[in-house]
Amino acid sequence: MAKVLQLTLAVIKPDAVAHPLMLEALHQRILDNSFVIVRCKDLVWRRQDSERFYAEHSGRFFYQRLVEFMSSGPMRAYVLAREDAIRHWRDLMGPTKVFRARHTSPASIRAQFGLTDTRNTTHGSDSVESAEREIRFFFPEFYVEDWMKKEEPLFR
Ligand code: RTP
Ligand code: MG
Repeated sequence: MAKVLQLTLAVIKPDAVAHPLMLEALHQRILDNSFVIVRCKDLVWRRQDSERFYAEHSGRFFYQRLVEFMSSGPMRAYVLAREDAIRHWRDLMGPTKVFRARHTSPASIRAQFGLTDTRNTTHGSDSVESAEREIRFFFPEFYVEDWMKKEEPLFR
């Protein structure tokens, strides 16, 4: 089957950025897994950015602590490219819940570095549609279509 180049949005959350060794280890994990770093930036969210990004979870019991945490300090966002990028990054992260991650995927990022189900070190887009939305959210100046037109033929 032909390879399909895909982009995903990956975020190193405030708990992991706060720990310099963890940040370095996660950055290295990205490089070790054949991702190309297309864009990367450090940023801090206002509370309303956090609320907007996680609007789909408003009403869930963990919403308040999630938006609070995600606007509590610096994070690092990446646009990552590789074949099947969305699935590969989510596989590397492991399950959302740290306890389950430790149980079922002990080598995953969340199993190794996650503290709680909220402070779980990383985020990754879960579909092509959410990757598009989330890349636009974090990198409004980045034009996916232009980038694909230029880079995709080199990848084949
Ligand atoms: P993400 O969107 O961050 O990649 O994580 P996910 O798809 O694996 O999980 P999702 O269900 O979309 O939840 C989004 C984020 O909400 C926080 N969360 N906290 N029980 C809890 O305290 C709880 N459950 C979910 C996590 O930070 C999760 O990443
Ligand atoms: Mg999600």
